[in-house]
Parts: sequence; structure tokens; C-alpha cells
Amino acid sequence: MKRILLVSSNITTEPFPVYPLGLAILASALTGRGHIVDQFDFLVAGESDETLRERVRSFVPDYVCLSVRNLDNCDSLATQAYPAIAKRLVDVIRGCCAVPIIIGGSAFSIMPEEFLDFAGADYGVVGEGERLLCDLIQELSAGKTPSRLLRNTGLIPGSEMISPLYSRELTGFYMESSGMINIQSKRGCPQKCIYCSYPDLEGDTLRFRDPAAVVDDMERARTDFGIDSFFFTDAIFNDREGHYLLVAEEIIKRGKPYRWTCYIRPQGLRRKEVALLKRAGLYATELGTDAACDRTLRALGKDLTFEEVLEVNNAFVAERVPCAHFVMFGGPGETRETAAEGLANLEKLKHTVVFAFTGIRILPNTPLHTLAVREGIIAADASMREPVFYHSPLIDRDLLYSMISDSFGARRNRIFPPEISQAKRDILLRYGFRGLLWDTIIRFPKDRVMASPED
Ligand code: B12
Ligand code: SF4
Repeated sequence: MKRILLVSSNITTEPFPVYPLGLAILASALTGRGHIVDQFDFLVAGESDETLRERVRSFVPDYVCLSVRNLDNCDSLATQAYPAIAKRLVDVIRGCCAVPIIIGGSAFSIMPEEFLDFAGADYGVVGEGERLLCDLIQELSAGKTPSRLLRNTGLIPGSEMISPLYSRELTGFYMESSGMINIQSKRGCPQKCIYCSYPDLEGDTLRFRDPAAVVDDMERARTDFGIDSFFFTDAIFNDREGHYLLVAEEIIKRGKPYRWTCYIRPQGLRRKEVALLKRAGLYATELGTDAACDRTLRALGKDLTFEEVLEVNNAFVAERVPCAHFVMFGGPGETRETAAEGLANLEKLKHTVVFAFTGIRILPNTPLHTLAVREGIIAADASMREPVFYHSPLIDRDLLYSMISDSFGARRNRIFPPEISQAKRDILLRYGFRGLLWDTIIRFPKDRVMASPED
């Protein structure tokens, strides 16, 4: 039995602070192997190095595990980068104890070799960590010398995925700051969008948890911590096989109401499915629309059409469930014409919110990276740790910026540049609202009296 301190390094509060679910899963796995685990969150600790030092000194760990979620905020217009924080925390931990430091998490796993060297941790675990971390600690405790960087040889089947062990201290903070806790009903994504690292992180086949186990986790969170609001962190909630409908049915069957939200791929979802999700507690959803016209959707490998996006939007409006579209302009193939076509298309999306971004964060091991190398935008061996964005060479960036700004105008439900959304959020937070918050902007047809003209 060892004493293991888990540390979340994520301090990003935009679009809202997110519960470190990875930490809760690692805590569950390690506790299951008989270890004593403590969960520390640098954001909850007010980003205080001294508080971390105190926790290390008082807990006296045999191992410290650092979780790194984000590389940056993916906003080309107001970039923030986070790897330096991970490095700083490694230094702080080293300065007050001499135990092995193990690093993992999505940001780390996107560029493990480079990140391990940069942060200076002792060991790194790539991808899902619950099994490998337990094995690594067993080996180290047995005096063996495992390799510095460990990779999974196979992915954990859905039926063997374990429940998270939420921490009281952390749930209190996140319910207060963002009004929700995270949960996962599956892993993996079979789509091949050219800029995306999710299939690399989670695998390209869907691995489903038992819907009953998922809802058991929700019930336990309510019983233990009074939580009834969740975000499903699945890469795509509405999988083609329809597992998501089974999860919704299971929630309904238990007869206990929850509020929850998720990420939806805007394809193949009709009013019937939306109605079921709504009955199960879906109160709003974010749509991975990503591009605004068929040419750019195709260039991004989205495998969907704008007509399909429109149909899904209309299904949400018909059921009066707020939805928001996230759209990136300036990707491969973007020209003045496609931008104009895309902006005209977005006007067809009624009773919704649109968040627009320009440029696409280039991540290693993606087709976008290969394209950017081919087009001479980056060198093949360039470090991707600090954010580099793909901007279509076929349209001037300032022109694109003003086209989007002019088209969106001052409308409350059209958000560009992305940073203005935080100012709007801050106002709502001050009034005591919690959750996604953009959903409070939307007015459906019956609410016309309160609607702003553009709705
Ligand atoms: C759901 C999600 C969201 C939701 C979160 C909602 C919520 N309430 O949580 C929303 C849409 C709001 C969101 C927002 C953002 N996200 Co996001 N998000 C995800 C997603 C799909 C899943 C994250 C998750 O919770 N997974 C489930 C948990 C269990 O997995 P995990 O944390 O990775 O942990 C496992 C392993 O990593 C590992 N592990 C983790 N820590 C450690 C530590 C050690 C020591 C070890 C051994 C192992 C280990 O073991 C865990 C269990 O298997 C990932 C992509 C992905 N597929 O991973 C992107 C992802 C994490 N997001 C990303 C980004 C950039 C963001 C934003 C900055 C975007 C933006 N500008 O708004 C914000 C930041 C939010 C914040 N405050 O941090 C990036 C981060 C990397 C990067 N490019 O910088 C990712 C990887 C997507 C990507 N490829 O770009 N996100
Ligand atoms: S963008 Fe969404 S649908 Fe496309 S590969 Fe990534 S997770 Fe899958």
C-alpha cells in the first residue's frame, strides 16, 4: 500500500472551470488497488504554490501524479498557453519531496516525449491512465526500473471502465463555480476530422459503458454530494449505434430527475430523439458544427452537410432545447467566397447561439499537421507545444475577421471574437447564474415578448 498524491494542474476557467474527471478515475483505480490517495487541484487551491507545498508536506506521498489537461485555449486571437504551469508544479513538488513524479493527461498525451522532457517529470503515461498507472506504481514499488514513457498496448473495454471517485473538496468547488460535475458514458470517436486528436487520445472505436453503471454513478454523486447537474464528456454523445438513447432511457427509468448537457455531432438527430433526451434531463447542448458551408465541412473531413446541421438545429428548436454551434473559420480551403457562403448559412440557424473562431490549432499526428507541413506553414519537426494555428492562405486574416464581425454585429447570440463570451459570462455569474450560461440568451418563438429582434 502506497500514499499517492494526485495533482490537477488545470487552471483554465474558460468557458468555465471543469471538474478533473481523469483524476477521479485514477483515484478510483488506485484506491481499488489498496493505495491511500489524496486529490489536489491547483485551481481549487487558488493557484498557490505554497498550498501545494503544504499538501505535499502534510500528506507525505510515496508518489506524486500530475495531470495536465490543456496545452492552450485554442483561441488564435487571445492565446493562452499552459505547459509552463505543469513544469512549474513539477519544480514545486521536487523542491519539497524526493519521490517519483508521474505525469499524464490529454495535453501530455498529445506530445508525450516533448512534454516529458520539458516538464522534467520522472515518468509519463500516454492515454488512458487507470491501468498503466497502477502497474507502474506496482513495478516501481517492487524495485524494478520501467521505461520512462509508458503506452497502452490495448484499450480498456467499456464493460471494464470504472466509476470515478469524486472528491468532496473538489465537487464543492466546481458546483459553486460552474454548477456541474463531469461524467463519461463512452470513449472513442470513429470520425476522421482532420484537425482532431480525440481518436488518437481515446481510440477510433466506440467503447460503451453499461448505461446502468453510468446512472449508478449519477445516483452516487447525488447521494454522496448532492449533485444533480452533469456534463457528459464523451467526444460525441449521439453515437450512431444509439447507446446514448439507452443512457437516456435508463435515466428516465430510474425516475429521478437530473440536469445534464453534452457535446453533440449535428447529424442524424431528429425531434423524436431530442424529445427523449429532454425527458431524461438534457437542458442544453453544444454542437460540433465546426464549419459553416459544405465546401469547408468537406475540407475538414466532417462527413456532414450544412443541411444536416440545419435539420438538427431545427429539431432542438422544435423541442425548445437550447443549442449552440461552434464554428471555425479560416481552415483549409477557406476563401472569401466560402466565408461569405458560411456566414449566410449561419443566418439560417434560428434560436441558437453561434460561437465563431478563426484559425485552427495544429496538433501533432493529425492530417492538418501533415497539410500544414506540406503547405510550408510549419516545419516537419517544429515544436507544437506552444500553439500554432492553421490559417487558410486563400483569405486575408483581417478581411476574414471583419467579415465575421460585420455579419454578427452586436447580436447577443453571435459570439465573436471568442473572448467577448467571457465578459458576458462574468456578468451572469455575478447575478448568481451557473452552468453553460449561453443557454440563457436563447428565446424560443413563444417567448417573443422577451426576445431581442434578431432572435
Ligand atoms: C469534454 C471536453 C470538454 C468540455 C468539458 C466539459 C466539462 N464539464 O468537463 C468542454 C466542451 C467545455 C471543453 C472545454 C475546453 N476544452 Co476540452 N475536451 C473535452 C474532451 C472531449 C474530454 C475531456 C474529458 O473529461 N475526458 C474524460 C477524462 C476521464 O479523461 P482525461 O481527463 O483525459 O483523463 C484520462 C487520461 O488522460 C489519463 N490521465 C489524466 N491525467 C493523468 C495523470 C496521470 C499522472 C496519468 C498517469 C494519467 C492521467 O487517465 C485518465 C483516465 O483514463 C477532451 C478530448 C478528449 N477526448 O480527451 C477535450 C480537450 C481536453 N479539451 C481541450 C481544450 C483545448 C479545451 C478548451 C481550452 C477549449 C476552449 N477554448 O474552450 C476548454 C477548456 C476548459 C477548461 N476549463 O479546462 C483539449 C486539450 C488539449 C489542447 N489542445 O490544449 C482537448 C484534449 C481536445 C483537443 N484535442 O484539443 N472541453
Ligand atoms: S471533431 Fe468530433 S467528430 Fe470529429 S474526430 Fe473529433 S471528436 Fe470525432
